Amino acid sequence: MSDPTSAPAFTPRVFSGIQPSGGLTLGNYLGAMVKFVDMQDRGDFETVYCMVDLHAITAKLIEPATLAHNTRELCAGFIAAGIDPEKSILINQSQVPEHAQLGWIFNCVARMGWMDRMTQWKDKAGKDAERASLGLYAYPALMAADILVYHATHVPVGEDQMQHLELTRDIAAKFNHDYGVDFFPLTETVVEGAATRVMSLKDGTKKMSKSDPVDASRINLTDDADTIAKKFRKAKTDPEPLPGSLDGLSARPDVRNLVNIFAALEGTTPEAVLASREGGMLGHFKVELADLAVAKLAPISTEMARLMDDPAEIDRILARGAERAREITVPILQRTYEIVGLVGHAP
Ligand code: AQP
Repeated sequence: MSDPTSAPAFTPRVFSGIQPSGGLTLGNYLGAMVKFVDMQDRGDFETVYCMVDLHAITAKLIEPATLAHNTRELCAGFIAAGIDPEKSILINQSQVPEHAQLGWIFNCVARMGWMDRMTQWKDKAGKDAERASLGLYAYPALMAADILVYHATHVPVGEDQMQHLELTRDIAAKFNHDYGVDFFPLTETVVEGAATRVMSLKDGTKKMSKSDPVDASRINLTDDADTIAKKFRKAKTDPEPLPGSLDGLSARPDVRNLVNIFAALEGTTPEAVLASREGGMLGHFKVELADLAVAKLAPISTEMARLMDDPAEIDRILARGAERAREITVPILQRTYEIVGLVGHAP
């Protein structure tokens, strides 16, 4: 990662979000949240973390009470994982209207050809794209607005979001070029660690996802110890023992996934995990992995449950976060409108 002070025109600022489209998974935790906490605690950045509720309604209709529950539970998950609402700005996207307002401007900057190339659009719309929502298609332009309405310089994400971050830079560059300004930063993607892409426990070639219809394919942060142990025990693997190095896993994606998860939970590397376990049987490794996962995740799920006992306090945290966020987003949106030539928005 580059030195955050190397872009003096912009305050070093981190933005990232998670959709409240279901419960939090181990993929969200290892691919995103662990880094969110790390970047908050380093003190090099202002940090803004978001429940992207407007994105959550793009794929399918979510029952309104479920969406509200998911949003509060996600907020509880952020805090339980170590996000401090005093140190970081913690918001739900819809309470900061400048996200959607800048999203409209970016709908007019982004090109159809760019959107057509987005693999997440192709995956989620599938073969029946005509029945997919316009919101799902425009999702990456709103995501660019989520980031750029803060002039965020760094975005920690899992690997699956890299293409959307490239698009964010394309939108910023085209806006700056079209209007002859140097207004939006070219945001840096931060993809780091042993578990930048946590895979399904049932198919090591497919991403672990909160909306996968098969619950056994993922670890939910709200799963109890028995469920976690059972899911790892039943994770798809093969009868071969563990090799001593990563070369031996190149054709074994399911096992590679478990090794990556172990390394990320332990804070080591996949190489180190294998080095001390060469020849070990997978049955034993799965028990070790389940014990480690329970030790790491149980305090988070207990704290989430405690926070969810007081939803009014969660709502207060989000309202306060939105107030703080708008101190940043209102002037950036006003200036954008001014640059574009929309009348009546001078600061
Ligand atoms: N399996 C994963 N491995 C590593 N990182 C992951 N992330 C998600 N799944 C994994 C990272 O978590 C952040 C928030 O993602 P999101 O929930 O907003 O969207 P998503 O990537 O589409 O996640 P899901 O679970 O697959 O959601 P649904 O099923 O609703 O589409 C991002 O930084 C993402 O990289």
